[in-house]
Amino acid sequence: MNTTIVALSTARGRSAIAVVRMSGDDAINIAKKFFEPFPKNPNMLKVGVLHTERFDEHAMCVYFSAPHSYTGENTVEFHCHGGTAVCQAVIEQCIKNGAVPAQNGEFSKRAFINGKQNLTNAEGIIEMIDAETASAAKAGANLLENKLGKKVIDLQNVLLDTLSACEAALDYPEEDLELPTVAGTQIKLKEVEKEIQNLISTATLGKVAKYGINVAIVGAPNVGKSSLLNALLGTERAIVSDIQGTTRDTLSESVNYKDIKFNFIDTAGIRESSDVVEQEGVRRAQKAADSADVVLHITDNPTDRSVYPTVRPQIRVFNKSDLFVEPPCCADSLIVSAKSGNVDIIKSTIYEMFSAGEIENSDLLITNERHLSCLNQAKNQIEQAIASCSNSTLDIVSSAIKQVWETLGEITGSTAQEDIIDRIYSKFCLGK
Ligand SMILES: Nc1nc2c(ncn2[C@@H]2O[C@H](COP(=O)(O)OP(=O)(O)O)[C@@H](O)[C@H]2O)c(=O)[nH]1
Ligand SMILES: [Mg+2]
Repeated sequence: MNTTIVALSTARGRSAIAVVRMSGDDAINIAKKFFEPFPKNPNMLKVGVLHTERFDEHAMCVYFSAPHSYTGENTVEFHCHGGTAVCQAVIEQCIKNGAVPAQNGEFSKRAFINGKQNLTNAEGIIEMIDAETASAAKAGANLLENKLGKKVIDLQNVLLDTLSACEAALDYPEEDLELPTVAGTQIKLKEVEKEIQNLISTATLGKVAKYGINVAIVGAPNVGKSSLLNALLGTERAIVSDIQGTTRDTLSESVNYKDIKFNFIDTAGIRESSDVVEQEGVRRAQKAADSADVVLHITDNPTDRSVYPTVRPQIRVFNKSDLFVEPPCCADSLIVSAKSGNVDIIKSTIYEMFSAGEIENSDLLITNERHLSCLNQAKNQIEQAIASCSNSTLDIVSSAIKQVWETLGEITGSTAQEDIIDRIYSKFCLGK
């Protein structure tokens, strides 16, 4: 018999309702000891009394019989009054009758062990919980719906077909089996390679969907960087003044635009300074620029053609257009006025630049670093397998294909190692 675990599944703190969940072989027996009348049938919420040590709680109870539950085990949920003391008393009652407190992610890990979900499903749940925009939630939902999992299994099956043809020829040479041709095997492998490459190429957009776009706002002092930040956010977040060196540290704030998260980073004005604090601010500004997805190089001089020294993509933005007598010099730049507040052109330009509009129509995006690293590894391995078809013996080809198959399996967890599985589930919150 396995242990029965218990945890609060809803958020901690004051609320109308909270859900305490138990899972394990003994969950139903334990619940029957202090909840009455216990529901006669599974999957039905039943109102009743939950006897705790110090008071009776009017609650609802539902049970799910193994394997028809989230974890695949017997599961009981108590829907009780929210709040710290009630929940604590319910959990204590479960523990007193034989349950043990769950670890982070233990319910979901049990679901994985019982074949109820694969690793990409689990990672989808984490992405859903963490999502701050609908784009990020959709990426998580796709994982949860097993879109990536299915794709990976399809690719693995193609590899398995090729592999079994090679293995049969190796294992039963006396059977006079038709040997797989080099060209035939290569064609199949190239198909898989192309599919892997297609998945890899969605990762750039996937990153935008999941994390948004990091935009560093840089330039000389007093050109209006902080004013632009405020205009972009629509709030007076940063201090604005005509005193040079007002912004001394970097300041980050996010805003959603058409379902994409824009993370703007306001920075200290770049200039020579003897002030050590300001020098550090300038150093941080440079660092923010060099790690941003795109840099907004702000200037208020209409003849300024300078380029900001960074390897990251940059957009020149002429600010204070309300003061310009002549239009600024460079056609490829943006012209705005933080004072007028009309700065949406900055957001729409960046949105276009990152093709963020495609996110809505895309069916499957790679949003997870672990998946990307498995896919990159699988791509290297399949390239080697393709090469080995023309210059190696069948047993080498066969073992090269097997490697690719295993690497792809790590994505869903079918061939993943215990420590990777543990790491993924430990990211869950308690009670999930
Ligand atoms: N006329 C005008 N003044 C602006 C505009 N944007 C900023 N300023 C002024 O320029 C000065 C410096 O602005 P600030 O945002 O602190 O610049 P930063 O040092 O680059 O962050 C302040 O007095 C702002 O009011 C603008 O679009 N038009
Ligand atoms: Mg500033």
